[in-house]
Amino acid sequence: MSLLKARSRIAAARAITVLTGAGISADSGVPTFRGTEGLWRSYRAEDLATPEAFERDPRLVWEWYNWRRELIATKQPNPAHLALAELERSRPDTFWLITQNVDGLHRAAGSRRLSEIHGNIWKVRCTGCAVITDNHEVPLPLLPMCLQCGELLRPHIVWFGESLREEDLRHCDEALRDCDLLLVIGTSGVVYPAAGFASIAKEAGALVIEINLETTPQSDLVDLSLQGRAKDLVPLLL
Ligand code: BJW
Ligand code: ZN
Repeated sequence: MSLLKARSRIAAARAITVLTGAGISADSGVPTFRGTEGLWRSYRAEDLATPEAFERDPRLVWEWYNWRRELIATKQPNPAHLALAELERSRPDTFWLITQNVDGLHRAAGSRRLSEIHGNIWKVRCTGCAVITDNHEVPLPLLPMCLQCGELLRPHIVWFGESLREEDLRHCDEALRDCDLLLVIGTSGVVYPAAGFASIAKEAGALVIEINLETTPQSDLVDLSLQGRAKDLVPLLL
């Protein structure tokens, strides 16, 4: 399928769902996880992004999140984030965005109909009373404690081995089964359950288009795999 054909299929689609990963924010200067310059090159995921790591050494985990908050605070949405927000505005009732990113850049770009399935780095959650609050302090004084109950706060992020929120999963499942077009942008497609989303939409009959710098484990199953930068290809497609 050509880019031109893809554009006309997008324009004609009844319902569009989009799945994004770290690659879309790479063009804003936010580091990805995997690949030569990814975070997991310098940091071990199991030391930082698991509930066990936080239990063992909450200060180390919070220091890593403070560093990332500081970095992300200086970043802006790029043309790919903005094009998706624009697409939502043009068809609010038939659009859903699923992002694995925790950086908040889709919201900053104006997206509102979205599920942040791995959480948000600008929210904290109490390990005692589970209350979730917005928090934009940079750096956050360590260790942060809950004002309601005095227990330790943690990042409101889904770590390895933790379940995604039931409500998000339900919403994603609906959006994947109901869409006739799925765009998969800038994700390596190895982290579940999101890695299974393209095949759910495909099996339900949707046209699936992938945009990535490289091929992924999903490239063979999608209808069109476009290689290039999200910030160039997404505005071009939409
Ligand atoms: C560009 C670009 C440009 C670059 N333009 N493209 C089934 C099988 C095997 C294992 C499991 C399974 N089901 C569940 C699991 C366990 C685990 C898992 O999937 N492990 C695999 C790694 C094997 N999953 C979980 O634990 C999940 N929980 C769960 O399933 O609960 C049920 C359960 C409970 C108990 C036991 C088992 C199951 C939770 C996963 C949470 C993931 N959280 C993280 C880290 C949070 C830390 C933080 O951010 O602070 O979320 S992991 C990390 O990876 C982060 C991301 O959201 C996620 C996905 O990464 P993403 O976005 O794809 O980024 P990259 O870096 O991998 O890829 C970037 C891509 O962009 C690349 O392809 C580039 O080419 C491309 N790119 N520049 C376009 N300019
Ligand atoms: Zn509390």
